[in-house]
Amino acid sequence: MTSSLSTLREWVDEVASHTRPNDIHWCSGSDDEYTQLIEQMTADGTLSPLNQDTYPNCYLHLSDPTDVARVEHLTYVCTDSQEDAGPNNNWMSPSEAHAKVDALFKGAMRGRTMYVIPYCMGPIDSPYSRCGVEITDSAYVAINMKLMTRMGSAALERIERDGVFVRGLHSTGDLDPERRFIMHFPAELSIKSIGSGYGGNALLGKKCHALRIASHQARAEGWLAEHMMIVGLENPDGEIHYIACAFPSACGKTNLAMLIPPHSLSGWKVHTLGDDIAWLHLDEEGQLRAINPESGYFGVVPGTNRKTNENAFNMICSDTIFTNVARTANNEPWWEDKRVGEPAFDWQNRAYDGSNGKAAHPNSRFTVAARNNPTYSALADAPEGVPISAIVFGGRRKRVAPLVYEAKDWRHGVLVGASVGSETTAAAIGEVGVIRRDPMAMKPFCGYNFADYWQHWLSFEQRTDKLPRIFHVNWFRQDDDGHFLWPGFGENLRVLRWIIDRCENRIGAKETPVGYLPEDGDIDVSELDISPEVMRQLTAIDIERWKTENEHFADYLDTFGDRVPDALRAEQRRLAAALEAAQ
Ligand code: OXD
Ligand code: MN
Repeated sequence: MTSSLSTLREWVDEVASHTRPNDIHWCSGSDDEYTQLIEQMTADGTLSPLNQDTYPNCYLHLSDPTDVARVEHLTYVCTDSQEDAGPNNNWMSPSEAHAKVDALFKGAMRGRTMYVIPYCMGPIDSPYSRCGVEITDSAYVAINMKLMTRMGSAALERIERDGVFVRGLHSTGDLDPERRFIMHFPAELSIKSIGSGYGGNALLGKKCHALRIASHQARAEGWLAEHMMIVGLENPDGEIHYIACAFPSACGKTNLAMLIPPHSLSGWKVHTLGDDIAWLHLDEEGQLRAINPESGYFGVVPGTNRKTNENAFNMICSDTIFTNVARTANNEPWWEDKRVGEPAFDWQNRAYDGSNGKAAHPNSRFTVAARNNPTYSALADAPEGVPISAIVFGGRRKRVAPLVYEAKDWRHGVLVGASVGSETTAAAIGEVGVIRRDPMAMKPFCGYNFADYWQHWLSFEQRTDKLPRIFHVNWFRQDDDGHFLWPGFGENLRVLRWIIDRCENRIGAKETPVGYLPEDGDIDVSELDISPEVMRQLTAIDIERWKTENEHFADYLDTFGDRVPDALRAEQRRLAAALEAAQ
């Protein structure tokens, strides 16, 4: 037995003697194993089959009602020094964190099966991929990991070759929020998560490994682990550009990743690589290339319909695990804004009469293999990944941010990314229109101090002259009456086309203090009911609002103290001076 496999066995034995499971199941990742787990979970009530005529191989899982989302306040980055975790993370010393959770793990798997899940984040044969092993007492986690990652024997073989793997230990514990913790130990490449079965807390390959631990590894090894979707856009001449887009959670990455071109751009084709995470590496020629470490989607269900995302709507009609959606009388899954069917039972399996609020939980999810996506790109499995032409940041902003603008250069682009923010809605946090700063859409996911992270981004400038251009988009501009100015969804391709034309130097732009904006008429709006005046509004900047925005951003940088890179501060001051001069 090679040393990495014996290390793994020793760790499994150690965990088993501490957590005391009834038995241990090493996951092979085979389809038979998946089917058996589904049968077992259907028999014990963890899953219920949905209507198998209309939703073949679709199942419903209803979680504990207190366990329905990521828990940022219980998520910790445990570094020796608190400064290394930064003000962007909750911190606990590694020794205290281990002691706290080890006490909770003691005997936690009694009466349960312990699943050992070897997985590979990224194509099995890619030099950019990294492996991990998750030990869990949740069969729900095991089947979700099968859909979301390359899991099982092939990953185990790669672990044997690599000699290293991220260790993730998970137990649902007793689901008591008082005893729920998601701990990350970047220096040890390990994760301990207890007390939650929810995806982002429990499927450790996703946010915990592929973002928090990987961002730490990426910094040490010279690459980037980002909260970005990856999509290839092919024009009617067969030219394909790949772009990577970082938007905060619930700002439409999944919809954009699988968009359907509008009628006037019907010769275009969309190739989806990923909807949530991108790992970006410079290749030997200095070209930035991306892989999607995941192989499935864990997407928000409500709002998915034939208009917003027909591809997703069709994709989740088979081979899908639904979590916390409602059901119709004929046992089909139902969610708010599905636009077909009526709910008969809500996400807590209560008869639904409209008096219990929403029928589906607003954060109800689908888990489905990426191959189910009709626009799945074959290059999602390419070991060398895809070359990235543009990085696109975005957020939900009623005013300030125009529909699209281009950063002046990489350094300015880092400022654009670092200043990403999204407006909260009354439903979500209470105060309407409050900006939550979410640099590079990584606020909940960066495994180290943001100031060091920005420095890492800036360092790419010295390493190549072939960096992609950086853009910012905002699909959410509103008029004074609160109506959206831009139709969004498939129509966003019109904006992405402008971005591609900029990358190819095929189109000019107007220079403003905040970056390059489209000239009047340069975004094709044929067949759209949108006036030139509205387009002018969408592609104009309000200097006063931008000044305030930039001042707020300077205050935000101050919260990171002296660690903020000088180049980023200088960039912020350059923007302030340019806005002043524009008066
Ligand atoms: C998220 C997600 O919360 O992808 O960002 O689930
Ligand atoms: Mn996400």
